[in-house]
Amino acid sequence: MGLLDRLSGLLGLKKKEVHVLCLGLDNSGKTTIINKLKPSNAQSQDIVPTIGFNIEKFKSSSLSFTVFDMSGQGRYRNLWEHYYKEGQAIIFVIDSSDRLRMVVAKEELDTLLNHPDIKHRRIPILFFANKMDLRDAVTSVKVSQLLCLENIKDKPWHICASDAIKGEGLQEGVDWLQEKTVQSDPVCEDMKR
Ligand SMILES: Nc1nc2c(ncn2[C@@H]2O[C@H](COP(=O)(O)OP(=O)(O)O)[C@@H](O)[C@H]2O)c(=O)[nH]1
Ligand SMILES: [Mg+2]
Repeated sequence: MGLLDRLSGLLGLKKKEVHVLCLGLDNSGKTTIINKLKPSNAQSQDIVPTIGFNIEKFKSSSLSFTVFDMSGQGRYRNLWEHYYKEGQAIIFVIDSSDRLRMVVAKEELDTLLNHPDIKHRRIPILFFANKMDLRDAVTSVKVSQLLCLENIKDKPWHICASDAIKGEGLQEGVDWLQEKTVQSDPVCEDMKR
């Protein structure tokens, strides 16, 4: 059973679809992570390249993923912000070896956390401190300090070190997200009774 099947199996307690937003700077490893989460009998994947703006969407049973790069296309921001409302869980990916752009990642994270469609919701956020295999990578503790994650008080969050190419660390992250998404969703609780 693939990681995604495990996640959707539990979330599948409810009939509705669960939307997961996978966000981060370009080149952080989002597409690689999402590909690892997909079962081997790959599903339909839409890559919609509109002028300078890429959004990937794919579905598996009760899970639906929306993936986009958060930087380098400021003028398209209002296009992807439109997806915030439907997100019920966030996966935020960081390239742990890219010290130079860590500050940009932090700015994008802060902007996300302050967005009206995110700010007042207890939406779970899973951080992948990705590319841990690289020599220049800083530890997940350091990533968490650089992004000031301890300041996030009103949402459940968790950070996992990952190597998306080998698939290391993804399982731990998905397990955590699965638990939190179920907990934070009253519809699921109803279905369990
Ligand atoms: N060494 C290493 N490279 C990675 C890892 N994850 C992704 N990459 C590479 O980083 C590049 C960008 O990955 P991609 O998934 O396209 O990033 P995206 O722009 O966030 O979707 C690709 O060349 C990947 O093979 C990782 O954990 N370790
Ligand atoms: Mg990508």
